[in-house]
Amino acid sequence: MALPGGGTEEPEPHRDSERPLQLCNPNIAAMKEDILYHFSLSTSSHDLPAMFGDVKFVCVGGSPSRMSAFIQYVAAELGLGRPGEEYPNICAGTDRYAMFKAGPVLSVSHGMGIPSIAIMLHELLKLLFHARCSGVTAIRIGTSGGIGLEPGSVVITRQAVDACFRPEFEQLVLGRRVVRSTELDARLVRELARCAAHLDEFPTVVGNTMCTLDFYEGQGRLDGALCSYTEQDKQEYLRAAHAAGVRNIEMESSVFAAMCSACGLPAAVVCVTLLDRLRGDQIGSPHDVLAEYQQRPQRLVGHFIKKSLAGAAAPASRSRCQ
Ligand code: R2B
Ligand code: URA
Repeated sequence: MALPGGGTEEPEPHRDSERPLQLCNPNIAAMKEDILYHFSLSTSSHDLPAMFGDVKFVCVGGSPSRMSAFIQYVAAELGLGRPGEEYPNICAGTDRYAMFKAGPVLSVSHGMGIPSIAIMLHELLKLLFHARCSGVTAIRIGTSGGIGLEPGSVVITRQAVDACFRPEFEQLVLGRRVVRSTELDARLVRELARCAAHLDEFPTVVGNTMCTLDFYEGQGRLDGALCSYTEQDKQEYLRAAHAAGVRNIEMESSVFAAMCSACGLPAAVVCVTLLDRLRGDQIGSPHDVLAEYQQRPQRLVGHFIKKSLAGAAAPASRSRCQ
């Protein structure tokens, strides 16, 4: 769906700004100490409420350098800190993930693929719980392959779907298949879409995002080390995905949606497309072009956060981007 350029806006229902985060694990509250091993943080050696209690926006993305650049950008947008201030990596004791904080915004890297982001999310959700955070919004900002879109287009995910186009995330737990819903926050989708229309800096669409277990065969590429299908098979698959509403493909959205939704955290996914998969598989645009593309989700989400915080200070406002 292309974004509306204008028109009448529906007033948004009032957001419950103090919605508490709930873990789906009764064991955690009973633990004397919780070691967040992959963050190099723990409840006994760190004062998590003091460090993180004011967090309202958690933005996650694959690479540490992108998430460091994001915190610098958002801090400048929000007028936080001194000009050019450096934001240190809070997880300096490990090189698994990187975490940066500026005011109410936390920016965390998650690596590539479902297992990597899932481990990070378990510890991030526990961190927010231990820090007694409330009213938190989570947004994944990332890259993807587009289907039928101009490279550089940004996709705001309506539904995260699996490789069979189902809005589900399946995992083996104690050897049994557990299927969780990949529901995302419809209100956040509308608010981000409004912000994109308001910014009007790059093409943006709302569509489904297919989350795969692999970059090559899992996404129907013909240029991996293994390939047992033809260009025609690939085209048929991608066109079937498009007919099911899929506009981009990446590798983390389904578990991100499932875990945030299970813990009551409103979540959104905003990814830029680096290429049109109907036209090829290799990502061959020049480095500077790709670097600018990667800033697009950051600019949209930075704008959204700024408007949200301004809206929170002025409760009469109808929506965040008008
Ligand atoms: C997008 O880009 C990465 C693969 O290149 C992966 O983490 C993803 O979801
Ligand atoms: N990330 C992906 O997962 N796929 C692409 O095609 C590009 C980026």
